[in-house]
Amino acid sequence: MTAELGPEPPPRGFPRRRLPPGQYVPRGWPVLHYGRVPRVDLATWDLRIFGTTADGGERYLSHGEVSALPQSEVVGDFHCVTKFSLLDNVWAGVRALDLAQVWPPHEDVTHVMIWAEYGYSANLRLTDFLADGAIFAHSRNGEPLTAEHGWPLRFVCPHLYAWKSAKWVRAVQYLTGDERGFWENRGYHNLGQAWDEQRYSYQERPGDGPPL
Ligand SMILES: Nc1nc2c(c(=O)[nH]1)N[C@H]1C(S)=C(S)[C@@H](COP(=O)(O)O)O[C@H]1N2
Ligand SMILES: [Mo]
Repeated sequence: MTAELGPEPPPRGFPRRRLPPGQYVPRGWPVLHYGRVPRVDLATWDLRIFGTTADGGERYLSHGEVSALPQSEVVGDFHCVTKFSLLDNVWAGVRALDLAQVWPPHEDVTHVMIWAEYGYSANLRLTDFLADGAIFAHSRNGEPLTAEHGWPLRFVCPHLYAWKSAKWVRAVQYLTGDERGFWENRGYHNLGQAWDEQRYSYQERPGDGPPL
């Protein structure tokens, strides 16, 4: 007897989904933010590292000091919760991991708040902050960021929805517990993992974030 063989199944995990659920690739690079584009003077600009640092101190790094930190390029996607995605962006700047090596958190730190101009903020777990693709970027695809895309420095964390990729970053706060940032307090998911489609706070399960 000859066994009837069905069609060959695709290899496991292939074809790989290129986009997280619900996302599409637009033309160009949309500009999206709350409020106005800040006017930045590099002479007075600084990046503050504060909160529960390893040595208990806080630092204000000048633009020159940030530029002198180890520079890297990382390739990462970018997923806005309004559903556009940009694939394979080459971001250049200082990886969060490298910043945390030079200006380390205390060992009790579990979360990080990124602060931007005008008080915008986004929280993330320390593990997300230290993930491979997380970077404080000054350029994308070989071009310096324009003012509306976050010049002189924006944070990017590719696997989380892009509201956590704060433009116009001014501070990094090390936290020993979770606190919600700007959008996490206004209806978006505390974790915001794009591949799990964690868009809205009503989807949060116990443990995903502090009580609303
Ligand atoms: N400071 C600041 N950063 C921000 C925002 C904002 O309102 N303020 N919006 C976020 C959101 S929702 C998205 S989708 C991206 C958009 O980045 P882009 O304008 O460079 O595409 O910036 C993020 N970073
Ligand atoms: Mo967004």
